[in-house]
Amino acid sequence: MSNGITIRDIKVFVTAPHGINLVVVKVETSEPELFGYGCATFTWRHKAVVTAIEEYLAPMLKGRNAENIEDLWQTMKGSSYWRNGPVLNNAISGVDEALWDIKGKMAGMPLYSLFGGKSREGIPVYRHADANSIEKVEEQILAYMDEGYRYIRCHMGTYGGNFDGSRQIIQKPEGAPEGAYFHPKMYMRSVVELFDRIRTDIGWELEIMHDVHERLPLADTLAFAKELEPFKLFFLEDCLPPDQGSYFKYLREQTCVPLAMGELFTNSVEWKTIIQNQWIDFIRVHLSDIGGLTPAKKLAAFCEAYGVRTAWHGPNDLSPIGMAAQMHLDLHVHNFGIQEFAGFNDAEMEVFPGCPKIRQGYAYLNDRPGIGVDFNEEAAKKYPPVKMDHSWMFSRITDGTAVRP
Ligand code: GCO
Ligand code: MG
Repeated sequence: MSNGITIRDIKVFVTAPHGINLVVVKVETSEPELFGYGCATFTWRHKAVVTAIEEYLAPMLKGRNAENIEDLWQTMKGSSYWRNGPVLNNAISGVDEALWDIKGKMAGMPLYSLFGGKSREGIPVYRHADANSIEKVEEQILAYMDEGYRYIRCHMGTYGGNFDGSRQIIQKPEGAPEGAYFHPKMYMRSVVELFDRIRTDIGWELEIMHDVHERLPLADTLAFAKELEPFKLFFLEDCLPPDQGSYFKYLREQTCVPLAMGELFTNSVEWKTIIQNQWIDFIRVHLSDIGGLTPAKKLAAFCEAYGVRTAWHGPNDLSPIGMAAQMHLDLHVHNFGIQEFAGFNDAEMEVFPGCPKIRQGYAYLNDRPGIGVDFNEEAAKKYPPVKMDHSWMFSRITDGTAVRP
Protein backbone atom coordinates (compact mmCIF):
# COMPACT_ATOMS: atom_id res chain seq x y z
CA MET A 1 0.00 0.00 0.00
CA SER A 2 1.28 3.47 -0.85
CA ASN A 3 2.47 6.03 1.65
CA GLY A 4 0.51 9.09 2.55
CA ILE A 5 -2.81 7.64 3.71
CA THR A 6 -4.61 10.45 5.46
CA ILE A 7 -7.42 10.71 7.98
CA ARG A 8 -10.60 11.61 6.12
CA ASP A 9 -13.09 11.60 8.98
CA ILE A 10 -13.56 10.55 12.61
CA LYS A 11 -16.94 9.35 13.86
CA VAL A 12 -18.09 8.52 17.38
CA PHE A 13 -20.84 6.07 18.34
CA VAL A 14 -22.42 5.32 21.70
CA THR A 15 -24.26 2.04 22.10
CA ALA A 16 -25.40 -0.01 25.09
CA PRO A 17 -25.94 -3.66 24.07
CA HIS A 18 -25.15 -4.74 27.64
CA GLY A 19 -27.04 -1.88 29.32
CA ILE A 20 -23.74 0.00 29.69
CA ASN A 21 -22.82 2.91 27.43
CA LEU A 22 -19.87 1.98 25.20
CA VAL A 23 -18.04 4.60 23.14
CA VAL A 24 -16.68 3.46 19.76
CA VAL A 25 -14.49 5.61 17.50
CA LYS A 26 -14.21 5.07 13.76
CA VAL A 27 -11.30 6.62 11.89
CA GLU A 28 -11.88 6.73 8.12
CA THR A 29 -9.00 7.26 5.71
CA SER A 30 -8.39 8.58 2.23
CA GLU A 31 -8.68 4.96 1.03
CA PRO A 32 -12.44 4.32 0.83
CA GLU A 33 -12.27 0.75 2.19
CA LEU A 34 -9.65 1.45 4.86
CA PHE A 35 -10.88 2.41 8.33
CA GLY A 36 -10.32 1.39 11.93
CA TYR A 37 -12.20 1.14 15.22
CA GLY A 38 -11.07 2.00 18.72
CA CYS A 39 -12.53 2.00 22.24
CA ALA A 40 -13.07 5.29 24.10
CA THR A 41 -15.38 3.96 26.81
CA PHE A 42 -15.50 6.09 29.93
CA THR A 43 -19.02 5.03 30.62
CA TRP A 44 -19.70 7.36 33.57
CA ARG A 45 -18.93 10.52 31.52
CA HIS A 46 -19.40 9.28 27.97
CA LYS A 47 -20.82 12.57 26.66
CA ALA A 48 -17.70 14.43 27.75
CA VAL A 49 -15.56 11.95 25.78
CA VAL A 50 -17.75 12.30 22.70
CA THR A 51 -17.40 16.09 22.89
CA ALA A 52 -13.61 15.89 23.32
CA ILE A 53 -13.35 13.79 20.15
CA GLU A 54 -15.90 15.56 17.97
CA GLU A 55 -15.07 19.12 18.94
CA TYR A 56 -11.32 18.96 19.49
CA LEU A 57 -9.54 15.85 18.16
CA ALA A 58 -11.44 15.29 14.91
CA PRO A 59 -10.98 18.82 13.48
CA MET A 60 -7.29 18.75 14.45
CA LEU A 61 -6.60 15.33 12.90
CA LYS A 62 -8.48 15.46 9.59
CA GLY A 63 -6.04 15.48 6.69
CA ARG A 64 -3.09 14.21 8.78
CA ASN A 65 -1.07 11.16 7.78
CA ALA A 66 -2.78 8.18 9.44
CA GLU A 67 0.38 6.09 9.42
CA ASN A 68 2.40 7.97 12.03
CA ILE A 69 0.64 6.73 15.15
CA GLU A 70 3.37 7.77 17.57
CA ASP A 71 3.45 11.33 16.28
CA LEU A 72 -0.35 11.59 16.28
CA TRP A 73 -0.54 10.22 19.84
CA GLN A 74 2.00 12.76 21.10
CA THR A 75 0.21 15.53 19.20
CA MET A 76 -3.17 14.60 20.71
CA LYS A 77 -1.66 14.35 24.18
CA GLY A 78 -0.17 17.82 24.09
CA SER A 79 -3.05 19.46 22.27
CA SER A 80 -5.00 20.50 25.37
CA TYR A 81 -1.92 21.82 27.22
CA TRP A 82 -3.41 20.43 30.46
CA ARG A 83 -3.47 16.70 29.93
CA ASN A 84 -4.26 13.26 31.37
CA GLY A 85 -7.48 12.33 33.11
CA PRO A 86 -10.07 9.80 31.97
CA VAL A 87 -11.96 12.09 29.56
CA LEU A 88 -8.98 13.22 27.48
CA ASN A 89 -7.20 9.86 27.65
CA ASN A 90 -10.30 7.95 26.52
CA ALA A 91 -10.74 10.35 23.60
CA ILE A 92 -7.10 9.76 22.59
CA SER A 93 -7.49 6.00 23.05
CA GLY A 94 -10.44 5.81 20.66
CA VAL A 95 -8.35 7.36 17.89
CA ASP A 96 -5.13 5.55 18.84
CA GLU A 97 -6.68 2.07 18.78
CA ALA A 98 -8.43 2.85 15.49
CA LEU A 99 -5.07 3.90 14.01
CA TRP A 100 -3.52 0.61 15.16
CA ASP A 101 -6.48 -1.23 13.61
CA ILE A 102 -5.75 0.60 10.35
CA LYS A 103 -2.04 -0.18 10.62
CA GLY A 104 -2.77 -3.89 11.02
CA LYS A 105 -5.15 -3.83 8.05
CA MET A 106 -2.47 -2.11 5.94
CA ALA A 107 0.06 -4.74 6.96
CA GLY A 108 -2.44 -7.58 6.47
CA MET A 109 -1.58 -8.79 9.99
CA PRO A 110 -3.42 -9.20 13.28
CA LEU A 111 -1.93 -6.76 15.77
CA TYR A 112 -0.21 -9.42 17.89
CA SER A 113 1.72 -10.41 14.80
CA LEU A 114 2.61 -6.81 13.97
CA PHE A 115 3.82 -6.33 17.56
CA GLY A 116 6.30 -9.22 17.14
CA GLY A 117 4.20 -12.36 17.35
CA LYS A 118 2.70 -14.61 20.00
CA SER A 119 4.27 -15.51 23.31
CA ARG A 120 1.40 -17.93 23.99
CA GLU A 121 -1.41 -19.56 22.00
CA GLY A 122 -4.36 -18.71 24.27
CA ILE A 123 -5.05 -16.12 26.95
CA PRO A 124 -6.05 -17.41 30.40
CA VAL A 125 -8.88 -15.26 31.72
CA TYR A 126 -10.44 -14.84 35.13
CA ARG A 127 -14.13 -14.56 35.86
CA HIS A 128 -16.01 -13.08 38.83
CA ALA A 129 -17.93 -15.10 41.39
CA ASP A 130 -20.11 -12.87 43.54
CA ALA A 131 -23.23 -13.78 45.51
CA ASN A 132 -24.92 -13.23 48.86
CA SER A 133 -23.65 -16.29 50.70
CA ILE A 134 -20.56 -18.49 50.78
CA GLU A 135 -22.60 -21.41 49.41
CA LYS A 136 -23.78 -19.41 46.41
CA VAL A 137 -20.28 -18.07 45.69
CA GLU A 138 -19.00 -21.64 45.76
CA GLU A 139 -21.78 -22.74 43.38
CA GLN A 140 -20.67 -20.07 40.92
CA ILE A 141 -17.04 -21.07 41.27
CA LEU A 142 -17.85 -24.71 40.57
CA ALA A 143 -19.95 -23.76 37.55
CA TYR A 144 -17.05 -21.72 36.15
CA MET A 145 -14.64 -24.57 36.86
CA ASP A 146 -16.95 -26.90 34.91
CA GLU A 147 -16.61 -24.53 31.97
CA GLY A 148 -12.83 -24.81 32.26
CA TYR A 149 -11.94 -21.63 34.15
CA ARG A 150 -9.12 -21.91 36.69
CA TYR A 151 -8.85 -18.29 37.83
CA ILE A 152 -11.79 -16.74 39.72
CA ARG A 153 -12.12 -13.45 41.53
CA CYS A 154 -14.28 -14.06 44.59
CA HIS A 155 -16.59 -11.59 46.31
CA MET A 156 -19.61 -11.69 48.54
CA GLY A 157 -22.02 -8.77 48.13
CA THR A 158 -19.76 -6.94 45.65
CA TYR A 159 -17.35 -4.24 46.77
CA GLY A 160 -17.47 -3.63 50.50
CA GLY A 161 -19.10 -6.99 51.09
CA ASN A 162 -22.67 -5.82 51.61
CA PHE A 163 -23.97 -9.32 51.25
CA ASP A 164 -26.48 -9.69 54.01
CA GLY A 165 -28.05 -6.86 56.01
CA SER A 166 -28.42 -9.04 59.07
CA ARG A 167 -24.68 -9.65 59.32
CA GLN A 168 -23.60 -6.06 58.83
CA ILE A 169 -24.22 -3.65 61.65
CA ILE A 170 -24.80 -0.47 59.72
CA GLN A 171 -25.32 2.19 62.31
CA LYS A 172 -25.38 5.74 61.01
CA PRO A 173 -25.96 9.16 62.48
CA GLU A 174 -29.34 10.85 62.32
CA GLY A 175 -29.76 12.73 59.07
CA ALA A 176 -27.01 10.75 57.31
CA PRO A 177 -27.49 10.89 53.54
CA GLU A 178 -28.65 7.89 51.53
CA GLY A 179 -25.86 5.80 50.14
CA ALA A 180 -24.26 2.41 49.69
CA TYR A 181 -23.18 1.92 53.31
CA PHE A 182 -20.68 -0.70 54.34
CA HIS A 183 -18.81 -1.74 57.44
CA PRO A 184 -15.07 -2.13 56.71
CA LYS A 185 -14.32 -4.58 59.53
CA MET A 186 -17.32 -6.81 58.75
CA TYR A 187 -16.33 -6.75 55.11
CA MET A 188 -12.79 -7.87 55.96
CA ARG A 189 -14.05 -10.65 58.24
CA SER A 190 -16.46 -11.95 55.60
CA VAL A 191 -13.76 -12.23 52.93
CA VAL A 192 -11.40 -14.12 55.25
CA GLU A 193 -14.24 -16.56 56.05
CA LEU A 194 -15.06 -16.90 52.37
CA PHE A 195 -11.51 -17.75 51.35
CA ASP A 196 -11.08 -20.14 54.24
CA ARG A 197 -14.16 -22.07 53.07
CA ILE A 198 -13.13 -21.97 49.41
CA ARG A 199 -9.75 -23.55 50.19
CA THR A 200 -11.37 -26.16 52.44
CA ASP A 201 -14.26 -27.04 50.11
CA ILE A 202 -12.77 -26.53 46.66
CA GLY A 203 -9.07 -27.01 47.19
CA TRP A 204 -5.86 -25.48 45.95
CA GLU A 205 -5.90 -25.96 42.18
CA LEU A 206 -8.04 -22.87 41.74
CA GLU A 207 -6.28 -19.49 41.49
CA ILE A 208 -8.27 -16.96 43.49
CA MET A 209 -8.18 -13.20 43.66
CA HIS A 210 -10.07 -10.40 45.34
CA ASP A 211 -10.66 -6.68 44.64
CA VAL A 212 -10.50 -4.31 47.64
CA HIS A 213 -11.66 -1.50 45.33
CA GLU A 214 -9.61 0.93 47.47
CA ARG A 215 -12.23 0.75 50.22
CA LEU A 216 -10.13 0.26 53.34
CA PRO A 217 -8.10 2.63 55.50
CA LEU A 218 -4.37 2.11 54.97
CA ALA A 219 -3.55 0.13 58.11
CA ASP A 220 -6.66 -2.02 57.72
CA THR A 221 -5.57 -2.86 54.19
CA LEU A 222 -2.26 -4.11 55.50
CA ALA A 223 -3.95 -6.18 58.21
CA PHE A 224 -6.36 -7.57 55.62
CA ALA A 225 -3.55 -8.54 53.25
CA LYS A 226 -1.74 -10.35 56.09
CA GLU A 227 -4.89 -12.21 57.09
CA LEU A 228 -5.34 -13.43 53.52
CA GLU A 229 -1.78 -14.80 53.27
CA PRO A 230 -2.65 -18.42 54.21
CA PHE A 231 -5.05 -18.72 51.25
CA LYS A 232 -2.31 -18.08 48.65
CA LEU A 233 -4.13 -15.60 46.43
CA PHE A 234 -3.10 -15.09 42.81
CA PHE A 235 -3.43 -11.41 43.65
CA LEU A 236 -5.15 -8.85 45.83
CA GLU A 237 -6.39 -5.98 43.71
CA ASP A 238 -6.53 -2.21 44.20
CA CYS A 239 -5.62 -2.21 47.88
CA LEU A 240 -5.00 1.53 47.81
CA PRO A 241 -6.32 4.59 46.03
CA PRO A 242 -3.91 5.89 43.32
CA ASP A 243 -2.99 8.92 45.43
CA GLN A 244 -1.72 6.66 48.25
CA GLY A 245 0.68 4.67 46.07
CA SER A 246 3.62 5.31 48.42
CA TYR A 247 1.96 3.05 51.03
CA PHE A 248 2.65 0.07 48.74
CA LYS A 249 6.15 0.23 50.22
CA TYR A 250 4.76 -0.91 53.59
CA LEU A 251 2.48 -3.52 52.06
CA ARG A 252 5.39 -4.95 50.12
CA GLU A 253 7.68 -5.03 53.15
CA GLN A 254 5.13 -6.62 55.47
CA THR A 255 3.06 -9.05 53.46
CA CYS A 256 3.73 -11.69 50.81
CA VAL A 257 0.31 -11.40 49.13
CA PRO A 258 0.82 -10.63 45.41
CA LEU A 259 -0.43 -7.12 44.71
CA ALA A 260 -2.29 -5.90 41.62
CA MET A 261 -2.95 -2.24 41.03
CA GLY A 262 -3.96 0.35 38.55
CA GLU A 263 -7.43 0.37 36.99
CA LEU A 264 -7.86 4.00 38.10
CA PHE A 265 -4.49 5.20 36.83
CA THR A 266 -4.61 7.93 34.21
CA ASN A 267 -1.12 9.43 34.55
CA SER A 268 2.33 7.85 34.32
CA VAL A 269 3.41 9.50 37.59
CA GLU A 270 0.94 7.17 39.34
CA TRP A 271 2.69 4.02 38.17
CA LYS A 272 6.35 4.94 37.71
CA THR A 273 7.52 4.73 41.32
CA ILE A 274 5.52 1.68 42.38
CA ILE A 275 6.85 -0.28 39.40
CA GLN A 276 10.46 0.88 39.68
CA ASN A 277 10.46 -0.09 43.35
CA GLN A 278 8.85 -3.45 42.58
CA TRP A 279 6.13 -2.73 45.12
CA ILE A 280 3.46 -4.39 42.97
CA ASP A 281 3.30 -7.66 41.03
CA PHE A 282 0.62 -6.92 38.43
CA ILE A 283 -0.27 -3.77 36.54
CA ARG A 284 -3.94 -3.62 35.66
CA VAL A 285 -4.61 -0.29 34.00
CA HIS A 286 -7.73 0.26 31.93
CA LEU A 287 -6.15 0.72 28.48
CA SER A 288 -8.45 3.48 27.27
CA ASP A 289 -7.97 5.39 30.54
CA ILE A 290 -4.25 5.72 29.90
CA GLY A 291 -4.67 6.64 26.22
CA GLY A 292 -4.84 3.33 24.32
CA LEU A 293 -2.43 0.80 22.85
CA THR A 294 0.48 3.18 22.28
CA PRO A 295 1.13 3.94 25.98
CA ALA A 296 0.12 0.39 27.04
CA LYS A 297 2.82 -1.18 24.86
CA LYS A 298 5.41 1.06 26.51
CA LEU A 299 4.01 0.40 29.98
CA ALA A 300 4.20 -3.37 29.43
CA ALA A 301 7.85 -3.06 28.34
CA PHE A 302 8.62 -0.86 31.36
CA CYS A 303 7.01 -3.46 33.65
CA GLU A 304 8.97 -6.30 32.07
CA ALA A 305 12.21 -4.70 33.21
CA TYR A 306 11.01 -4.86 36.82
CA GLY A 307 9.35 -8.27 36.81
CA VAL A 308 5.83 -6.84 36.94
CA ARG A 309 3.21 -8.74 34.93
CA THR A 310 0.15 -7.44 33.06
CA ALA A 311 -3.45 -7.95 34.17
CA TRP A 312 -5.33 -5.36 32.09
CA HIS A 313 -8.69 -4.22 33.43
CA GLY A 314 -11.49 -6.11 31.67
CA PRO A 315 -14.89 -5.14 33.10
CA ASN A 316 -18.20 -4.76 31.25
CA ASP A 317 -17.58 -1.04 30.80
CA LEU A 318 -15.13 -1.76 28.01
CA SER A 319 -16.19 -2.45 24.42
CA PRO A 320 -15.30 -5.77 22.76
CA ILE A 321 -13.03 -3.68 20.51
CA GLY A 322 -11.10 -2.50 23.58
CA MET A 323 -11.05 -6.03 24.99
CA ALA A 324 -9.66 -7.47 21.76
CA ALA A 325 -7.12 -4.63 21.48
CA GLN A 326 -5.65 -5.48 24.87
CA MET A 327 -5.80 -9.20 24.12
CA HIS A 328 -3.39 -8.61 21.22
CA LEU A 329 -0.94 -7.38 23.86
CA ASP A 330 -1.83 -10.38 26.06
CA LEU A 331 -0.84 -12.72 23.26
CA HIS A 332 2.34 -10.83 22.48
CA VAL A 333 4.03 -9.53 25.65
CA HIS A 334 6.34 -11.87 27.50
CA ASN A 335 5.36 -10.50 30.93
CA PHE A 336 1.66 -11.32 30.63
CA GLY A 337 0.00 -12.33 33.91
CA ILE A 338 -3.74 -12.82 33.45
CA GLN A 339 -6.69 -11.17 31.72
CA GLU A 340 -9.90 -10.15 33.49
CA PHE A 341 -12.94 -11.05 31.41
CA ALA A 342 -16.54 -10.14 32.20
CA GLY A 343 -18.22 -11.98 29.29
CA PHE A 344 -20.10 -10.82 26.19
CA ASN A 345 -23.86 -11.19 25.79
CA ASP A 346 -25.61 -12.02 22.50
CA ALA A 347 -26.39 -8.37 21.75
CA GLU A 348 -22.71 -7.42 22.11
CA MET A 349 -21.69 -10.24 19.79
CA GLU A 350 -24.27 -9.01 17.28
CA VAL A 351 -23.02 -5.40 17.43
CA PHE A 352 -19.33 -6.38 17.49
CA PRO A 353 -18.79 -9.23 15.00
CA GLY A 354 -15.47 -10.98 15.60
CA CYS A 355 -15.48 -10.81 19.42
CA PRO A 356 -12.80 -12.95 21.10
CA LYS A 357 -14.01 -16.49 21.85
CA ILE A 358 -13.57 -18.31 25.15
CA ARG A 359 -12.91 -22.05 25.31
CA GLN A 360 -11.99 -23.91 28.51
CA GLY A 361 -10.88 -20.78 30.32
CA TYR A 362 -8.76 -19.38 27.49
CA ALA A 363 -9.57 -16.49 25.15
CA TYR A 364 -8.75 -16.77 21.46
CA LEU A 365 -8.66 -13.97 18.92
CA ASN A 366 -9.53 -14.37 15.28
CA ASP A 367 -6.72 -13.91 12.78
CA ARG A 368 -8.17 -10.99 10.86
CA PRO A 369 -5.85 -8.05 10.17
CA GLY A 370 -5.83 -5.28 12.77
CA ILE A 371 -7.85 -5.64 15.98
CA GLY A 372 -10.17 -8.05 14.20
CA VAL A 373 -13.46 -6.84 15.73
CA ASP A 374 -16.00 -5.09 13.52
CA PHE A 375 -18.79 -2.71 14.44
CA ASN A 376 -22.29 -3.21 13.03
CA GLU A 377 -23.58 0.36 12.98
CA GLU A 378 -27.14 -0.69 12.15
CA ALA A 379 -27.32 -3.27 14.95
CA ALA A 380 -25.84 -0.72 17.38
CA LYS A 381 -28.83 1.57 16.81
CA LYS A 382 -31.07 -1.07 18.41
CA TYR A 383 -29.21 -0.46 21.69
CA PRO A 384 -29.20 3.32 22.20
CA PRO A 385 -27.43 4.99 25.16
CA VAL A 386 -29.02 4.36 28.55
CA LYS A 387 -29.22 6.29 31.78
CA MET A 388 -26.64 4.64 34.01
CA ASP A 389 -27.26 3.75 37.65
CA HIS A 390 -24.60 5.51 39.73
CA SER A 391 -26.04 4.54 43.13
CA TRP A 392 -23.36 1.96 44.03
CA MET A 393 -20.74 4.70 43.77
CA PHE A 394 -22.16 6.73 46.65
CA SER A 395 -20.48 4.59 49.24
CA ARG A 396 -20.33 5.58 52.89
CA ILE A 397 -19.02 4.06 56.09
CA THR A 398 -20.98 3.74 59.30
CA ASP A 399 -20.19 7.20 60.71
CA GLY A 400 -21.84 8.60 57.59
CA THR A 401 -18.65 9.68 55.81
CA ALA A 402 -18.53 9.42 52.02
CA VAL A 403 -15.67 7.15 50.90
CA ARG A 404 -14.27 6.05 47.56
CA PRO A 405 -16.52 3.54 45.78
C1 GCO B 1 -12.93 -4.46 38.06
C2 GCO B 1 -13.45 -3.13 38.40
C3 GCO B 1 -14.77 -2.75 37.84
C4 GCO B 1 -15.07 -1.29 38.14
C5 GCO B 1 -15.85 -0.68 37.03
C6 GCO B 1 -16.18 0.78 37.29
O1 GCO B 1 -11.96 -4.83 38.68
O2 GCO B 1 -13.47 -5.10 37.18
O3 GCO B 1 -13.20 -2.79 39.73
O4 GCO B 1 -15.79 -3.60 38.22
O5 GCO B 1 -15.77 -1.18 39.35
O6 GCO B 1 -15.14 -0.82 35.85
O7 GCO B 1 -17.00 1.27 36.31
MG1 MG C 1 -11.14 -3.60 40.18
